[in-house]
Amino acid sequence: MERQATIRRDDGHWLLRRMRLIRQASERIAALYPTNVLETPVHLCIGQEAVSVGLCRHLTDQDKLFLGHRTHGPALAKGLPLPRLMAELFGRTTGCSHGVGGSMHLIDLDHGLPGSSAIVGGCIALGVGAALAARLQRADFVAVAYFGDAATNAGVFYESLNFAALHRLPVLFLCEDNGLSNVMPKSAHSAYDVLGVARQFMPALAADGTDVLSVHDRAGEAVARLRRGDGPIFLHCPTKRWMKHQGHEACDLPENRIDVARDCPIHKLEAFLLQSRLATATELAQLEAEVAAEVDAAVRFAESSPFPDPSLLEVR
Ligand SMILES: Cc1ncc(C[n+]2csc(CCOP(=O)(O)OP(=O)(O)O)c2C)c(N)n1
Ligand SMILES: [Mg+2]
Repeated sequence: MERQATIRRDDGHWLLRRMRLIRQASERIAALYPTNVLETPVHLCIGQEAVSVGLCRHLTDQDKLFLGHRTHGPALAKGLPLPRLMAELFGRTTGCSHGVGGSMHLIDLDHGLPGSSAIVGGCIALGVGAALAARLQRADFVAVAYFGDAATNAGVFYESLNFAALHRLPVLFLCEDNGLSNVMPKSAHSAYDVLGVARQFMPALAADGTDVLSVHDRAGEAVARLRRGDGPIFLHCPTKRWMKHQGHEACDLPENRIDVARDCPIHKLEAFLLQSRLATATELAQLEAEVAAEVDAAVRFAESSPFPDPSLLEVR
């Protein structure tokens, strides 16, 4: 975690644009949520953007990402088009799951999102299964199981690490550790150090999950290992969740004090790009405006799309 990361200009701009997309879309979703136009609960990841974005810079559309309930940010990071996410939240037929999946069941096969599981820990076994499929089919994609700190409490976590290690499967176990299970702090839900546990099974790396350069650096190392066929790897990314577990309110737990200057991955990357002369203040303002226009367009697309026919849900 102590390594001083650096970045190329095109990577830096990509990382910033995608984090801004997630942040600005999430802020709009938070504003829309209390107006009851969304047909789904929402689990926002404001503050956590660096983890999924730093990872996804290294993934192709063929690589498979398996998510849990906090899906919007990682799905956008992986390439799900924002209009299709927004339409899904509005319950419209143009949504990525035809408007009947909702926020916790996003599917986009074109961008390596085969499905998510709202069962905490469920996606861990799905990632291992996909990695086994890659091995059996001699396909060259890698799989990522992307889960929170509380998912490591589940038995499936240990079974999955064991199976993946035994068979040297091409799967990255990425723990997005916001230190909370709903509103329960980690000290109340975990009696172990997760890195220590993971290292019983496989190499395990750590990145600062509030710093996209740190995640980008370590995720690059992890994904390169998978592509070389060196077996599974674990990446631990401690981060901060700014919002309540579900819905639009800020998370003001005493265990979760937010200091924007210290914790905001977007501020940190912008400061770095300016300081390294990889971006100008004008470029940063322009990017923010372009993303705002994208968010407006996605909301208009969702609002003007039709609701699905109820017969879509009939069991045939
Ligand atoms: C098997 C199971 N148990 C309980 C729940 C209820 N539940 C939903 S989210 C959550 C906390 C998950 O925390 P974590 O995995 O750390 O992810 P985070 O919400 O912090 O991103 C719980 C207990 C569930 N969905 N599935
Ligand atoms: Mg958590």
